[in-house]
Amino acid sequence: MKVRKYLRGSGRVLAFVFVASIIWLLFDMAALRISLSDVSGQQLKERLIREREFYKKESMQALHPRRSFTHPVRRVADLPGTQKAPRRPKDDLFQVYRHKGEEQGQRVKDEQHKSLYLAKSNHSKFVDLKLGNAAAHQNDNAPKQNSPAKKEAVNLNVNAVGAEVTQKVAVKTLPAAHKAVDKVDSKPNEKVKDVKSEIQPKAIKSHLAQTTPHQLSNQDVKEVNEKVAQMQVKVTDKNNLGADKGLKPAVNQPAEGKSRVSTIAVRKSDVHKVLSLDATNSPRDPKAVGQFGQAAVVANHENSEVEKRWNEGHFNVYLSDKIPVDRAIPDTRPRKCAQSLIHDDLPSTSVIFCFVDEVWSTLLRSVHSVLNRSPPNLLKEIILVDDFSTKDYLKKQLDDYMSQFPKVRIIRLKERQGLIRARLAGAAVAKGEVLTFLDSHVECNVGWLEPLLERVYLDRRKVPCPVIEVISDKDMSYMLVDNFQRGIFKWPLVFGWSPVPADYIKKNKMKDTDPIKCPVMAGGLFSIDKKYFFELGSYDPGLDVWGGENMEISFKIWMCGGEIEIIPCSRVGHIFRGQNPYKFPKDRQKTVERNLARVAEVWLDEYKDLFYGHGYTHLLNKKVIDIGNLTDQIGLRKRLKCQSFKWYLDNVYPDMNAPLAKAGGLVYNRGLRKCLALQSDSLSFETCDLSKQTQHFNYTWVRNIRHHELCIAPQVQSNNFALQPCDNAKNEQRWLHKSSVSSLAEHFSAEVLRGMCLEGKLEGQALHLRACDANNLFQKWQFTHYYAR
Ligand code: UD2
Ligand code: MN
Repeated sequence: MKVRKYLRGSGRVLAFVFVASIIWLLFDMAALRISLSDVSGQQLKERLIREREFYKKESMQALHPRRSFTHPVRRVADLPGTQKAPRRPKDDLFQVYRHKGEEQGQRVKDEQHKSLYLAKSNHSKFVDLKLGNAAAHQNDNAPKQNSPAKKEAVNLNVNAVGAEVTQKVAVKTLPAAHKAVDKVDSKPNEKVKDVKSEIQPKAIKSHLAQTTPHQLSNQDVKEVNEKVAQMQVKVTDKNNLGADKGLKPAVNQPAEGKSRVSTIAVRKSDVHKVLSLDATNSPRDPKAVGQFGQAAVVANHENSEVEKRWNEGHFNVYLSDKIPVDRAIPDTRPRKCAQSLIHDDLPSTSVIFCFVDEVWSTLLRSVHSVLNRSPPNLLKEIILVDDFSTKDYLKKQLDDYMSQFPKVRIIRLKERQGLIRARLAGAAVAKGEVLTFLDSHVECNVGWLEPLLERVYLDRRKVPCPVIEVISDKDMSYMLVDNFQRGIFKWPLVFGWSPVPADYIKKNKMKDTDPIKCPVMAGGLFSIDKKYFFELGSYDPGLDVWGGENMEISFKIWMCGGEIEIIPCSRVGHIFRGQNPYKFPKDRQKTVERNLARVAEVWLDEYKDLFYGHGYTHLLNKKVIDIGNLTDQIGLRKRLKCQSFKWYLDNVYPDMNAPLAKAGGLVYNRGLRKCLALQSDSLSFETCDLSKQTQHFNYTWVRNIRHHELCIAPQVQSNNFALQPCDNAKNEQRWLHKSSVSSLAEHFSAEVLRGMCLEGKLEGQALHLRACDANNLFQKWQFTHYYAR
């Protein structure tokens, strides 16, 4: 009994506990529901905001396409002994350029950066040929790291000499030189002139005859000897040549059956270690502003001056003018580059700078960096093409200044042609075998030229570009860029940088010195075999002033049998400016988009819709814009039997996502729960069936709802629709779907009739036009596939 009673009692307790826990559970669930709906509400809100931002950004980008030069740069760590520039508040460079941390394969840690300029390796001695009275580097006041310095570049301090003097260095480091230098070692007090006369190759003898003798100290000669001995590499075993991949990379043979200009010259020659020349016009002052590529100081009271002069070049012109025109910059090459082997008989090059109203000091620094850091036997000439500049100092003053350098020629255009035709003018008179184009505000780094020419030598269809490093527009410091970067484009043909995919690097066991295949080049800096350049039809001369020519030449090179490469062992700094500092004869935006439209029409085939669809549909209306005659360009492409753009995407830029339509497949109406079908030239609704071709439509890049050749267009008067032959240029055939207004994301809203949407109905005509209603399911449509947002 007791037990029963107990059970009855505990049963009541149990029942109470049970009921209480149910109530508790219900409360809990309610609370959970509230928090869940809160979360999802929040998430939804966030998504909406994100979407709105995305579309806003997208439409802004489409309207104002900019060449994105966001370059992953890192500042070379400050060298002791040089002053640090105070940053003005707005001057945070790391905001200007994407700044990344250490990446795979990075060679230099910050600590090591310190020694990049002066101490690249422990065993190699700094070779500083103090010629004439120059003794700057032995100066007690010189920065500490200068004295026991170990630097690979041969640093010549030569008073008032340009190209010619550099040749002495070239001679010393040429393969045939080592014997002669041995001799010098045994008679340390011999004059350089004597050394030269024994070791100069015939080709450059005449130049050397003009140079004046200079004294070398015993120690100097010993150091030179050591240095030269290190640099001499006489490859006797030719088989070794191919063994080192970095030395002679495999040359891609043209694909079978392709008609290509013959390219690969079979050459046999000796090799030498790349020449890391770095001559100076006068002894280098380690305390000079901006020396060693350091950020330069501007005192507070000078700020107004900086502002005043900024617009002359859209960078810190005031500061630039204070920096020596032959300053040293850090040798930012990957470590192994200094050991690269270069063939002795490389082709010579004409370096072409075209410019319009370039700042004096940057133009000079560009020219000096070429004169001082290029082997003279390879530098045929420097051609300065003045694109009808308006500044006085670029006339007689420039003529006078350059007259001291026999290799520099100046060509003046009689009217403004733009950089494309200006480069062509330079190319037309160039005497070198290879053309090397550079912007007129650059600094070529040590050893920049030979690695470029080596690639052309190996295969004249290779178009090598140096790594473009960044000279800060604010403080003029020289910044190195991350490794494994290549030039790419995004729609609408916007240039940008992107890292080589990590799996590609891994799969191909890429070293940081290996050439990097590059879908498009930045445009400004590259070498190309002169004959090959003309065989390719050079640039489209119909391109105006600035912009798009880098796309044109890139597509042309790849599609017509060539290759574009970035050469990590060749590095050139460039001042990236926020704005073009010169005037455009016509509207800038119109000029650039017209150029791009020409490129799209000639090279993109069916993919040109992707270009137009990203903010350029207005260019399709020939009444709005005249892109000029394209007959010659199209003819050229046929004549050269170039590949299709699809081939380019598949083979050169496979990671580019380029679907030919934005969406496709069945078009499902959410209200009717049926699919749109086209039969005997009219539209109806049917039960969805993927196997029926009549139900297949595309939503194209120019925003047409398309079934083969027919497109849907709104009919204003009848609030109806019409089926018309598709015409990319017709705005009335464009419908917004999944675009900016997210409340109407699933709708088809007519682009020319604001606020009107396509609505599905069963009776009569399948569709009619109605005021857009965000909640109306009959106005909501879904394609089977969405290929892009
Ligand atoms: C980039 C390229 C540039 C060119 C350009 C246009 C790099 C580092 N720079 O923009 O070489 O391909 O894209 O697509 O890759 N110039 C003239 N006449 C003109 C306009 C410019 O001679 O009417 C000169 C100008 O002085 C400069 C060069 O052309 O030396 C390139 O112009 P930029 O520096 O304004 O071009 P950038 O570097 O913004
Ligand atoms: Mn430039």
